[in-house]
Amino acid sequence: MGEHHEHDPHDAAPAHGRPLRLGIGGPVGSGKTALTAALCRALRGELEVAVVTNDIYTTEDADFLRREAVLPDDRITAVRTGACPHTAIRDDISANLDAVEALQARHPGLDLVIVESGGDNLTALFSRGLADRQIFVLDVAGGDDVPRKGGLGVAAADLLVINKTDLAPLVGSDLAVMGRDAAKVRDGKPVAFTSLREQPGAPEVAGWVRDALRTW
Ligand SMILES: Nc1nc2c(ncn2[C@@H]2O[C@H](COP(=O)(O)OP(=O)(O)OP(=O)(O)O)[C@@H](O)[C@H]2O)c(=O)[nH]1
Ligand SMILES: [Mg+2]
Repeated sequence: MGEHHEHDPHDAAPAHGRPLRLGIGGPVGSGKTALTAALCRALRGELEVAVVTNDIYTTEDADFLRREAVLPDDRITAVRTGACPHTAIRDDISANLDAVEALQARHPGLDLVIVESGGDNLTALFSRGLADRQIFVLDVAGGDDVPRKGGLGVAAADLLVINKTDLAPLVGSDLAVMGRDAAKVRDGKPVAFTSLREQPGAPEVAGWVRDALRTW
């Protein structure tokens, strides 16, 4: 765990009169885009939602969300991060802040902007200057020892999501072990188990986001 990952280079942004910014981070392929799609579908009827995606070289994730029509096209923006996705959510957050502000200018009544990080390692955390709340997504196929290995994402995210529970029997991952190891490093912060394959609406996570907005 590099030291510069622990120091947040930006102050939390003033909250007044703007949408909640929710960061979704986690390793490559864990289900960040699938969770983003689920939250858009679950919340778009009751909230004004927009999305910023981060990809290294492409606009793949934004293209997927547009194809799935989870939101109107002009509520989805892609940021290309180059080689270092964690830099764009942590150190130099300007491209993401510009994307959020452009969405706010286009849609003045926004309640929630979801920022999906590019897939990264276990230490990648959003700066509080970009994300007011953040979810870290792991999947069971990455191995049930991942929560034990710790890392800032697992330990410090406001919500830890352990996704693809449908695959647990196939890959031999023990969900109880994952939950117990995560609880040890999370100091009482919540953990949600999801299968976006079996429950594409992610009701538990959507409920957590509603609560986050109520206390915002
Ligand atoms: N079996 C199963 N597959 C899932 C689940 N959630 C997502 N997937 C699949 O896992 C693959 C990766 O999901 P994405 O949502 O693209 O993952 P991501 O974290 O956004 O990936 P990157 O942005 O490339 O880092 C896709 O093929 C999804 O359909 C789940 O709960 N169960
Ligand atoms: Mg993605």
